[in-house]
Amino acid sequence: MYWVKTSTLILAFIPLLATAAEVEISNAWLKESIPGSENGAGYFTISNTGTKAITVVGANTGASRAVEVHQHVLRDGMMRMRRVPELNIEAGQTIVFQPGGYHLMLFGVKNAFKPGDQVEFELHFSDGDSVSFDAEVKTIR
Ligand SMILES: [Cu+2]
Repeated sequence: MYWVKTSTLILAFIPLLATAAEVEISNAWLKESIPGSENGAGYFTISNTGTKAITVVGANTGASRAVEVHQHVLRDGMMRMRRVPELNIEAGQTIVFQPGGYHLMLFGVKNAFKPGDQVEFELHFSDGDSVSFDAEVKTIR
């Protein structure tokens, strides 16, 4: 399922921006909340269908206080997360955000995510453009 059509509709009301029309986001989902945790994680597949490289510089959602692009890295034998301030996506490249790899890290989740909930995100690019998509909460059991 592709969300690019939704974003195109939203963007139709503001000046046409090149990047968003050349980005496809699919299979967007979130982990259901772990009781007692105010953090969350979101995943999706992003494809740059254009002819120029693009750079993701941030994200936001109304469902949490803050969102950061994170990556898991193995350091000293331990899996750690680190913030990725700029994620470059070459023309034609697809990057899969998934558990153990790239993810959207949510801090200060306002209402616990339950399976079936829909959460809207916005991804921001270095050229000032952004694209919106919905992610569905999935059970982690
Ligand atoms: Cu993280």
